[in-house]
Amino acid sequence: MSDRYLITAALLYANGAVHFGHLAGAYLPADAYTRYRKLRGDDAVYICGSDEYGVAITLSAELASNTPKEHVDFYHKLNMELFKKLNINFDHYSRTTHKEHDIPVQEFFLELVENGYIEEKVTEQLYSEQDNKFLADRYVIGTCPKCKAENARGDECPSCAASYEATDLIDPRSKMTNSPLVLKPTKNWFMRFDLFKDKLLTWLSDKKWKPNVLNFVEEYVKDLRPRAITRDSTWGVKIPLPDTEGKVLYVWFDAPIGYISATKEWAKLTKNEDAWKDYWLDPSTKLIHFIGKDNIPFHAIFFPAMCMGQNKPYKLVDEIPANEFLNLEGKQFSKSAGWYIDLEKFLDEFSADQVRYTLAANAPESSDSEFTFADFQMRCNTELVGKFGNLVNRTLVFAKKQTDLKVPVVENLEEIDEKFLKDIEKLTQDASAAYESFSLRKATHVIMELAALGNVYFDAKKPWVDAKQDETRHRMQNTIALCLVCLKQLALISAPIVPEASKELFELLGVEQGLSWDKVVSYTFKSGDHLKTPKILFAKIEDEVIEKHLEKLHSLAKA
Ligand code: B3M
Ligand code: ZN
Repeated sequence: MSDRYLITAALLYANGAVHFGHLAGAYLPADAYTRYRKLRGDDAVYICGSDEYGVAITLSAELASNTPKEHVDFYHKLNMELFKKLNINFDHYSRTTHKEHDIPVQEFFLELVENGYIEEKVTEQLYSEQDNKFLADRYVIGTCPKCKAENARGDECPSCAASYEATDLIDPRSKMTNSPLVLKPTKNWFMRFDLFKDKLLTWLSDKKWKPNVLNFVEEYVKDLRPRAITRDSTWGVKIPLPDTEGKVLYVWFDAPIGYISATKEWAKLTKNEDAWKDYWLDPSTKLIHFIGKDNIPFHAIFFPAMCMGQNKPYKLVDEIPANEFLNLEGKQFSKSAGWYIDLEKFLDEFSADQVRYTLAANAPESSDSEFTFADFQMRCNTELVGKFGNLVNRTLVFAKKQTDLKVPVVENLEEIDEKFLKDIEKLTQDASAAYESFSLRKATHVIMELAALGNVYFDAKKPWVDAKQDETRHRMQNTIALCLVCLKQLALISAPIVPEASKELFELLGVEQGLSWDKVVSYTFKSGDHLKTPKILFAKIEDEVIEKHLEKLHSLAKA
């Protein structure tokens, strides 16, 4: 029976280019998982988009002398292109400035008000008389209230690591203009997350999420307080109440509802206006949020509470396969520090499959992990070329020579052959289990195990010896035929991670595209079927190329 899955990856802030850390953390795991579910014949939809409101955007736009709109337009387009080059196949990639996004966001807000979960409160916030506006903490600098260091940030002190409210700073000033700030009363709306504590605890009690997620969430829920869900700003979704000029909904309020508005948009474009309800209002649908660890509270607590406060029975998340962080050559990715890889250029030089495979093999699933050029070269050369590509090549080159690229007859299988078939079956199941449990690392291991298994079998059977005598030629034919079975399964289990190579391999084998997992498993080659002349599935990366990239990285960092 086919199940329904709604798969999301964190909406990416449209204020910079997507990097390997984002990809390994959320977008690639979600993409591979969706591909896997589709292969299994499930109704799976992968929804994502650009997160375009909030201070992260306005600040970054200002620093680049852009308007927020120009800024998000630029990065939305750039990121869509990068995702496309990487074969990240969203069913829909939306953006939170899309006009219909406001509809469910405002509806969420109004129902929360109606249901008594929102209260107004006047608090004192930092205001710039020179600019005539309230400033969010990221716009504020001042003297640390604790160690008295000057130029401390609005939320924490770089000298003594104290964290505090921007209003606690001594002599607060605008980071942009250095103008002094004053405290001024302002009204904002607070959501009473504290009222959801018991409901959340009950709901969380049977979750079997990863320990990193559960431990974090359990601690967090204990101390839930009302939180402001509006801001003094003009860049955001408008508050649907009178006299709210100059105030908007907080980005972390509107962004997760972006998953809903994007699903609605997708439904309208591809099915019908009501089709989104099958995904959001039907309890049998499975909702899975792929995110990085810094987004856990918003997906495991705040957004579920916002949904609990609605009149419609919105789905609450079923799985949160949150990942840790991926570093680059021992340090955090940082565009400002010059410690990053220009993905656009990188993808001109290397294939999506090479990048996807390496990121999957190093996915930061249980601890922070790392991208290094040496590892990238090893994954591409030793694993993809040396094991995967080698098995494809030697099998088909041999078949070309011995059977004129026709699938040979299988007869009189021996114990070694039967065992090979059993091992192939077992590894196929292991791959399936790896995808089911959101482990791309494990899936890449199994892919390489299967390729290695095929190579070991080929070596052990020595078909080139069997080919020499008529009495043993049938053994050689069995070897080819069984290696073809191994390759077919390799194409199958690698499809979610290296989709291009998988597609080409199916093509070389003459297996039709688009078959489901079960159909591929039960597919049998017929003797006489045509195979194709092998071609290179993966390129080899030379040492000089890796050295050049390392040099570039280090020189940019010094600049
Ligand atoms: N844009 C935060 C981030 O990129 C945020 C995620 C929103 S998901 C609803 O880390
Ligand atoms: Zn300090």
